[in-house]
Amino acid sequence: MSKFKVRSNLIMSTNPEDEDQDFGVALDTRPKTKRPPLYKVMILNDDYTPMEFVIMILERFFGMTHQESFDLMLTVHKKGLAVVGVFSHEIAETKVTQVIDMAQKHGHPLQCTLEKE
Ligand code: TYC
Repeated sequence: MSKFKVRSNLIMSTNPEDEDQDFGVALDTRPKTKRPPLYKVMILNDDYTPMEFVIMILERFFGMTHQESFDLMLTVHKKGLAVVGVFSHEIAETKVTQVIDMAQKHGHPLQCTLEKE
């Protein structure tokens, strides 16, 4: 590559006589990377899980303030479900497992699922 330099997305000759002559070899410099798909984590309402427990879950595993957790819990209570956050597949799966494990440990039927965005 000693006679050539890459400028923008073309290989250009460095010889001044070649100026304006299009010897350039087109190079596609766009990176062929795809963003990983994202997943919504949702919690579902039920008739038995205590409201305070849901609030604690949202604070602990989703980094919400007490007020944010309270508001979202109430949305789920009224509407049936809500998106708690959007994550990579691995993180989303971990969140779902953490929520369900904690609910089971305390004998609550709280359900949490993930869905591709
Ligand atoms: N509906 C529950 C109750 O009245 C509270 C609740 C809210 C449960 C949100 C689950 O995801 C939930 N105790």
